[in-house]
Amino acid sequence: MMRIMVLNGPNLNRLGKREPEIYGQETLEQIMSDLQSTAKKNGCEIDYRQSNHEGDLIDWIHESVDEYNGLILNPGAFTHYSYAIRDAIASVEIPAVEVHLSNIYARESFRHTSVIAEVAIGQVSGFGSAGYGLALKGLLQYLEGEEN
Ligand code: CA2
Repeated sequence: MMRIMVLNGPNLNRLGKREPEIYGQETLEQIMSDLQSTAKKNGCEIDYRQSNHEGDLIDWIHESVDEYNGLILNPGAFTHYSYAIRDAIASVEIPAVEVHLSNIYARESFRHTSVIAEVAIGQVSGFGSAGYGLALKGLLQYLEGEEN
């Protein structure tokens, strides 16, 4: 069975509490619980974690190599400037998909750059919480293709 690690970066623990017009009304816990159901329906297992600290995310990316087939990552604002997270993804052999709740290209110009995109197999941006399920399906399809 495929195992996927889902990592969420800074401030995503605040979802559902402010700015619902941008990020929706659901909490991260609700979004992750829905993703858990999507994973079950698609015959895979997910684990998920959130941190406000860059080093935690980097350590979890490194640790994922031995236990997971792929990564789904919403790096929050680290997306736009963390070369350290980008290098961590490049340093592991497993595929990563980048997810954003909002359409980062329709917002402030500093959000238009993702330093992660180049090391990800794909990016989902602007579909709200549904983006995590889309990322999971895309990642599973990619992994199944790799098996053949
Ligand atoms: O759209 C996304 O998923 C983002 O990764 C969310 C980040 C933002 O910095 C990225 O540019 C795009 C922000 C995380 C959540 O921030 C909150 C702010 C206010 C209230 C609740 C969450």
